[in-house]
Amino acid sequence: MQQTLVLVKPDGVRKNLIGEIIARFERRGLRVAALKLVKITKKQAKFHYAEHDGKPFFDELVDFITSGPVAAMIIEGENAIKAVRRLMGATNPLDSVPGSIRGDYALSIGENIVHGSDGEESAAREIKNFFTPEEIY
Ligand code: DAT
Ligand code: MG
Repeated sequence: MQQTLVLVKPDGVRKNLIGEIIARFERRGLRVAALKLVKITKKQAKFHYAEHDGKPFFDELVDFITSGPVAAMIIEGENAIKAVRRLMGATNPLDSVPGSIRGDYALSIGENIVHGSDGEESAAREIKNFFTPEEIY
């Protein structure tokens, strides 16, 4: 069993896509283990995206992810990290296949609807940044 952190980013929340996105995970057989709507602080955003600190798009990324509430969730299941990444589609929506979340709902890399952890180490760090153990079921 693996757990991964998923965010429906502010653009996905603004487009009323929370339910649609959760439905895709649930239909696949993955389980929601924690769920809440939160407005991320700048500090939390910088920690979440620490691997991108120093890149030219870092400030824009932090501004965007803090621009409105996100739907934060832990998705759990067999190989959940990779399964979620495949359901999300490629980082640049222009390369995301139709049928994937980004391939169906996004056009720009800066506003690509959804986040999913990219490995076990990042999943553990990202989950701790959003949820206390008591919030996980
Ligand atoms: P992913 O979200 O698929 O894990 P990532 O971790 O490489 O992709 O980057 C995090 C986010 O940063 C990504 O969802 C959108 C933004 N981003 C990545 N590369 C970018 C670029 N070249 N220009 C603008 N934004 C970018
Ligand atoms: Mg990433």
